[in-house]
Amino acid sequence: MSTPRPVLYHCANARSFRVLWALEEMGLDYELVMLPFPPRVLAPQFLQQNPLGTVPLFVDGAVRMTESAAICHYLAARDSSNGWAVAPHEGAAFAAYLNALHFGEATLTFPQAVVLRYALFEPAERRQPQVAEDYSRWFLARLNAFAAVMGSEDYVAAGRFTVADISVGYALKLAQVSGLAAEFPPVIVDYWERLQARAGYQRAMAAQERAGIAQGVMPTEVQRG
Ligand SMILES: N[C@@H](CCC(=O)N[C@@H](CS)C(=O)NCC(=O)O)C(=O)O
Repeated sequence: MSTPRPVLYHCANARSFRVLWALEEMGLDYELVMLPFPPRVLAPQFLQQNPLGTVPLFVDGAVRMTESAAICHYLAARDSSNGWAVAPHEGAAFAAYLNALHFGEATLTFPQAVVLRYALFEPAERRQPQVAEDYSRWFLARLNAFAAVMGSEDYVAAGRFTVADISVGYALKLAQVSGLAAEFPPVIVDYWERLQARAGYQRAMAAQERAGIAQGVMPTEVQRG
């Protein structure tokens, strides 16, 4: 009997893109279920699968996970021979890997979610330009500090591409939607170009496009960036 494929519930260009990108980089087999954004409102039946109403939801047999960076690490760490994760025995590189894996979501993505909400998603009367401005500055200050630490390195840890680059890379992708990409420092401009040139990134972009058309779930103007 064949093992069922893992299922990724995804909205175009949302945080679930991290998982899609990881699956494509690793050449794993999976089923992609596209949802309109926000699923909580536009696909309320999804709440039965994930009461949080958020994407990603990743289902792999008995495994159910909802945090994008954790799912990427789960996929990467299962096969230590492939180098997608950094192992504890790699010393300081392991620490840099874990730091960047979490920095990508907690420090670089969260403030942009606030900017998007209070500058774009909320109806005009609930928008908060000062909040959007403050969190834009917050994001850029932390990104600049990160660029200084990264210096001339090609990747965020261990001198190779890992899922920590996917975590940070997604935050850079989101900055194209939040408008903050225009203020990237040069180190980050180069790094983001390096990541987008990867065949795995391009396959993930093509996969969401294909699945969106096949399932009749098209991204909104904001989601397209
Ligand atoms: N920390 C979670 C955040 C998940 C999350 O908030 N996803 C957003 C899409 S980017 C979502 O589903 N929002 C819909 C909602 O909040 O209703 C992760 O990294 O996966």
